[in-house]
Amino acid sequence: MSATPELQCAMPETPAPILLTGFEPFDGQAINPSWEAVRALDGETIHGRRVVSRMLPVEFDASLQRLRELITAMEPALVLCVGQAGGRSRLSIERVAINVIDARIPDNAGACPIDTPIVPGGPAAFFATLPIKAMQAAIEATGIPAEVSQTAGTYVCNSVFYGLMHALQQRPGVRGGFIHIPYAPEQIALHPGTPSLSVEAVANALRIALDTALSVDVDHRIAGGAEH
Ligand code: PCA
Repeated sequence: MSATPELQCAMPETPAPILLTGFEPFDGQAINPSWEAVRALDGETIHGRRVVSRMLPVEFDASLQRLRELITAMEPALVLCVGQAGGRSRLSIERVAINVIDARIPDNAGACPIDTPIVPGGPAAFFATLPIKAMQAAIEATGIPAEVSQTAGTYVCNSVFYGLMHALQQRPGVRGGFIHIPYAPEQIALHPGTPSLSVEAVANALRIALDTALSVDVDHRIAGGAEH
């Protein structure tokens, strides 16, 4: 007889976690507020699910590789990626990711692709599968400015967003999306007039965004469009 006691009963199942990503600094900045805000939530429980915060490189190839590895290893219930959009004044909940890279500046590995598909032969675009209007309303209700954005740009953030939604095609029921955030106040000290939002406010908004994404199945029907 073995001395090892046999397991009498199964362990209670742990709910699938939330994967929350931010980016490393880029474009000569000392910090990236997306990572500063995202990491504040690491290990918290939101709507019964544990938040796992991870940093992605600002590199076209490595960011997608890392994201795919994390999704495979963690099997999350929901994935929210967050990035800095310097110059924007509100939390921008992105509606759509497009299948193109057109880099104005090189990524952190020196790559600068122009008019290149993210997934050759892939669909032109994917929509976020999060309740973006409900998230905007819930965030704004706390006094933090938020908007629905119609473009995530053509740089690393859009590429990660597109790669995320492409990967989630294989995982029905797993929701995903992307939020761009303004500069943090310390980044614009020398540029008065440039909008900014504190890391603390962004972290609070992300808590609300995740809670809403996990609790609202059918998005609210409220206007969030733009004329241009
Ligand atoms: N913002 C960049 C890439 C990394 C980040 O935080 C973007 O908007 O593409």
